[in-house]
Formats: sequence, C-alpha cells, structure tokens
Amino acid sequence: MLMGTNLVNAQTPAAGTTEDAPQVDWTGVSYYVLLFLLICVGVAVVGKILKIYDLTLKIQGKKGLRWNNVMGFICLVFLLAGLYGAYWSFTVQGSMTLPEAASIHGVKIDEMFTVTTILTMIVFFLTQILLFGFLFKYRHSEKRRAHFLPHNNTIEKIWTIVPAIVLTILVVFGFFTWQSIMDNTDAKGEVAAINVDITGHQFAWELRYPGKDGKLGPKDFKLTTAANKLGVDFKKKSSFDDLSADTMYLPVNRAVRLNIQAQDVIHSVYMPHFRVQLNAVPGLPTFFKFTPTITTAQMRTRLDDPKFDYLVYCNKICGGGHYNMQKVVRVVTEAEYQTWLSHQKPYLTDGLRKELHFAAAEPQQTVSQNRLALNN
Ligand SMILES: [Cu+2]
Repeated sequence: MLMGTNLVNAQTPAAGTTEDAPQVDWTGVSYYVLLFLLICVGVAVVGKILKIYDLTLKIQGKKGLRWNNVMGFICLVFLLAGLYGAYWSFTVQGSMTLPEAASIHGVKIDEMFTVTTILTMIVFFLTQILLFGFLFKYRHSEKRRAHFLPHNNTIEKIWTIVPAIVLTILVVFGFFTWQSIMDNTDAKGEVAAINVDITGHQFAWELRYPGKDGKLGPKDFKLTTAANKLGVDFKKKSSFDDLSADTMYLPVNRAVRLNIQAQDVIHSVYMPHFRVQLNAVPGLPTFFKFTPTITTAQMRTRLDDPKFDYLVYCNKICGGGHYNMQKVVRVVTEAEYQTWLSHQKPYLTDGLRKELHFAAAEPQQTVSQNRLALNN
C-alpha cells in the first residue's frame, strides 16, 4: 500500500485531491521491480533470522539447525509452486493461444502443436518431479550413506536414445506437414486455382487479383512508379485485366496461392486463423498456398460476434506504422466471390494509362486495343 502511494506521488506530484489522483498503474515496470526487490529483502531477512536461531542453538550447546532439511523442504515448495505455475499457465493463458483453425492445413498444424505439447509436457513434468523430488527425498541423513555412481552406460543409452527417437518423430512429422503445405496441390489434389498477389511496403499490404484470364501479369521492380505501385509489366497481355482490391476476398474450400513480395524492408504475411505466416522479403518472391474452410459468416455465427472479420497482419516489426499494417480478409461462397470480383477496380487506372501513353479508358475497351496503343 505504501509502495502504491509512493508511485502515485512520484508520477503526479501536483495531484492534490483524491478525485483527480490517477489510478495506480499496477502493471508498471517499476512496480514489479520494487516487488522483486521486496521479495529478495524478505528472503534475506528470513535467512538471517534462521541463521541467528541456528547460532543461538549452538551457543546453548545444542546441535543447531539441520540445513539439509531446510533446503530439501525449500526444493519441495519450489516444485509445488512451479507445477502450480505450469497448471495456471495452461488454464489461464491457454485460451489466449491461436483461434480455431479455418483452413485445411491449419488443422494439421494444430495436430502437430498438440502432439509436440503433450510429448514435451510429459518430459517436463517427469524431469521436474524427479529433479526436485529427489533433492528432497535424498537430502542428507545420518542414517544413510551416499552411494557414489560415476558412470552407468545403461542410463546413458536410455537418455540418449529415447529423446533421439522422439525428436526424430517430431521433426519428420513436421517435415511432411510442411511439405504438404508447400506442395502445389491442395488436400484433394487440386492445383491452387486462385492466384493473389500480396505485396508489403511501409506500411500497407497491396492486393492484386487476376482478371478474367485467371493469370496475373508479370512484374518488374524497375517499372515501379507512383501510378504503377507494384511495377506491373504491361508488355504482357495478362497484365491488362489485373485488378486491385482493398479487401482480400477468398472463396471457401478453394485452394488459394498467395504470391508474397516486399518492396522495402522485410514484412511478414500473418493470418492466424488460417495458420498462414511467411516472411515477405525484398527481392525474394515466395508463396503460401492454403484452402479456407470456414466462411466469415459461419465464423461470426460460431463466435456469436456479428462484427468478426479475419485479418491479414504484418508480423515483422517493420517500422513506426507496423502496428496498423493489416487488411480485412473475407471468406465467402463461390457466387459471392464472383460477384465481388466483378466489382473490383482495374489495376490499370486512368493515371497509369496516361503515364504509359495508352489511349484513355473507355468502358468497353478491350485488351487488344490496349496492346495496339502500346505498340504505337
Ligand atoms: Cu510490419
């Protein structure tokens, strides 16, 4: 209480009345530093009291404190407090981990997480109980003689071979899961049909969808201008019908291939619900393929949250505006997706047409007319 009052006074020396005095920030760093120091002082005081008690016993001609018992008991307390801490962490913080998986491979990744967690937890609980339990059970006793065991090949073999087998299983399991994610076909053997370009720059994601031809035009960073933000190459026919989008719409149950790029520093495409994360590295185009399985509408019903939206974040601290680098992702039915797609603006804007000296945009302008303009 005294500490709390001091903190308030230190922060707001002018605070006069209790009404305008701000609430104590219990989560502040200084509070925890002071708490830690206080605990240290407390432990030191208890230690000194025990030492004095020990000396008093010796002065009186008695045997003194049995320190091995004190230490053994402390080990036992430490074990119980630690086990309770692990239990608390699972029950309280366990719910703060990843949300429900909404993609085919997401379920596989979760299985991997679960298996790894169970195996490592078995090892954790066994070793910690043995370590501190043995320290307590085999503390020094007058009635028992210590047995010196310098080496035991059987024990060495067991604790080398068993972890080696378990780790091999985990690594192989992870390898095959990763390979199936990176494979060009989805779980049904279907090749990713929808290509979406996602390009990161400080501080936004730019989305480009293919037009009616289903193909994204090629890009060349040297062609980047204010109007041609992504450096799309308009020497190729496939570039003309490409679309820009503000929201990432994805049809449910269809394999999507995200083509990932960065224009300045390293960013990271992160979509927690779909278990998608891959760095966007300048000069190193890469991709991530996944199949969403739960529509936004279904997820809203499941979570009982009509405002819920999937998001694509940046998960690499890339500068001052990093915290705000996100876009909404909507998983919809095939029909909704097609309707949405037909309403998206062309990447080739009027400004870009002017820059490239193309003929002005006409409502029904065809790709061949654009190519004509390019050739002139
Ligand atoms: Cu970022």
